[in-house]
Amino acid sequence: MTDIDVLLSESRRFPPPADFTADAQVRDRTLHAAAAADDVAYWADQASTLLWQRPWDTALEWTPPHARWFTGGQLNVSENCLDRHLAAGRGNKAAIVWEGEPGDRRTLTYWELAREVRTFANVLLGLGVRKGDRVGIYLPLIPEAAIAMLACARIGAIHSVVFGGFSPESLRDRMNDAAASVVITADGGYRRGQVVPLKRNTDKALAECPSVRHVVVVQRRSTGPIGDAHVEMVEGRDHWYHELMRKASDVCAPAAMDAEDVLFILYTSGTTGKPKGIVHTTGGYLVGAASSTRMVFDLREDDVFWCTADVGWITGHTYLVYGPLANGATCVMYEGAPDWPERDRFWDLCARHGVTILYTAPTAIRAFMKWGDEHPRRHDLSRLRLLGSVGEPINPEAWMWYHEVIGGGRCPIVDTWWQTETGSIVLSPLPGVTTTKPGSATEPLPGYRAALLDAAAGEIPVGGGLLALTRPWPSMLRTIWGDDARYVQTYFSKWPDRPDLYFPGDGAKRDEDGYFWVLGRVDDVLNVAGHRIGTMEVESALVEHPAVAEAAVVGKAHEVKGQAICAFVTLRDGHTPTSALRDDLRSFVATKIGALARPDDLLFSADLPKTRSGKIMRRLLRDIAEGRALGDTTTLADPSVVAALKDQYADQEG
Ligand code: 7RM
Repeated sequence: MTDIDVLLSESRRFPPPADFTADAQVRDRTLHAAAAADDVAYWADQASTLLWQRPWDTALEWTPPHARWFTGGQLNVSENCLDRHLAAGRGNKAAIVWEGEPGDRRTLTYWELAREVRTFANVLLGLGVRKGDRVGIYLPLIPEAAIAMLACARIGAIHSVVFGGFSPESLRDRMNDAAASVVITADGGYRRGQVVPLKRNTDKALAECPSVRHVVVVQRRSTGPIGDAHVEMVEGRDHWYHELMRKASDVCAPAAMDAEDVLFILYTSGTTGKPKGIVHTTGGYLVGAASSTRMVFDLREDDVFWCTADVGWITGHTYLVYGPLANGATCVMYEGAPDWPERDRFWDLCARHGVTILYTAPTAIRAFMKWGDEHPRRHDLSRLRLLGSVGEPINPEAWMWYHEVIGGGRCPIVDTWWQTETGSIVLSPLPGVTTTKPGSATEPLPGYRAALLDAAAGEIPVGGGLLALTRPWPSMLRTIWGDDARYVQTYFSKWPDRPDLYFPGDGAKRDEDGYFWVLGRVDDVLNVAGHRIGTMEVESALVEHPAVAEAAVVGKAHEVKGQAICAFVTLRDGHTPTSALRDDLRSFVATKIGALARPDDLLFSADLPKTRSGKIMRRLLRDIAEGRALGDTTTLADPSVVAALKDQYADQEG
């Protein structure tokens, strides 16, 4: 990893538009400089923009690898996200503008959201939930998901949100790991016109969850009976949300929480082993979420902010719920799929709700490119002023398409690198300040310090290496739930002499301007004839070809070269897979990068195996390319994709 070859050269530059900078939250590098001089003082300044019930004594206690932020301070996250805005006259401002997949709509003002949260907090108290207890949330993307999260925060319960697309087994394992006492679910949710039977899944999971005493069930049937999601209610255990809400008081004071009290656990799968319960705390997390949302998305009072992530992921926690609400923003929330009922659903939503800031993922952007420009072109996207990307490296071609077709060439793009573990964005341009380069997450935000290191923790100023975060930050994970040794081992043991260095597991390169280009997980890097090649670089070259929608590249053991390159390619609509096209694509990569990057194998595929949050699972593609039995496929969005690919690959080889 110390010598990733820098193969692709990207020379396009996009300085922030002058009129954008003129009105931006951050207009120059003063904050970067202040934070570089004294990061702890900078974070204390950021923290003081929140409402504290008791001021902190010490901003940072750092005993590597354990950090405590704002100790002695007390605050409540729901009070910061709700009550504060009522006091500031935002009571009638829309907090959540929600649309269900079938087309049903609800808008909750700050006043209404606050009332629902207080009432549901009382419901939880009535079910015996106390400070520090764990509450599972297994819901579709409906307002009740945010209500439930904030209600937990109000009384100091720890929420563990499980993505509604996960199986009963995943729910079971997560509830058991955290010993949750209550689960909040729904009769069902909608996805591509189908009903997801969440309550039935919950019943299956709970057959093996002894700690769970109560289940609260939201009735998701605003457009008529929810398909075949008929639910059985277990007497004494299960309760309808609307019935409990009807009986509960809407008066509930926000609990005084210590800054270091746990706010939530969110499970994330590693490459091996059982999912890790990432632990985030109250004060530091909110400081990171609130400040990054304000700066990176340049939030203004009249913005309509749409983060397309589900609350089941960290992006949904930080940029759909806590960050925007802490800033008093209006958020759009959409339950369903981007191609339902048509492939223009996102653009229809943007136009109708007047979305000004859109935050989505490269996997979605590549799908939109594949579907063709006519879908966004049919809608008025002129209200958009800022675009964001998160989740994977964004290929320069996808970046350009996003910029031109969605952003009309006028909207800055913030490519934001971060993780479940970091809690909030770490590397990102500031849209009024940073000149962007397609494919680069640019530089650390003020208050963060990142470096590119070699195996001996030596800094690499220009070239390829391991990404490291060299200072603690408020929203960093504090531990792995129930397994602190794994926390130390996974994140702080890469450089044994430096227990203060956080290793995120990603490789990156750094250019002459000091910009970071995250290449992806280090286990995704190829070694072809002694050359370290980022899978991302070959993929980006392939995606530049007009016929290609998406590409995933993996290495396969090769006697001579060490590794041979295997590419899996999906085509844009209107292109057919032929052997001529295959040859053309292989030479195309050779011209773009160099002969050594020419894929040895190239397979056309209707789809690529992805996790449910849309990240390509290269590990499984490696299994296919090397003819191994498939590893664990339980985290895949659609396991049939990989089975079909395996057959196809075997046919081609044979
Ligand atoms: C927010 C989120 C984290 C991993 C991370 C990277 C990859 C995320 C970018 C990115 C390149 C980006 N949390 N990643 N954002 N790679 N550029 N802008 O995705 O915990 O689910 O994943 O995702 O590998 O380590 S996550």
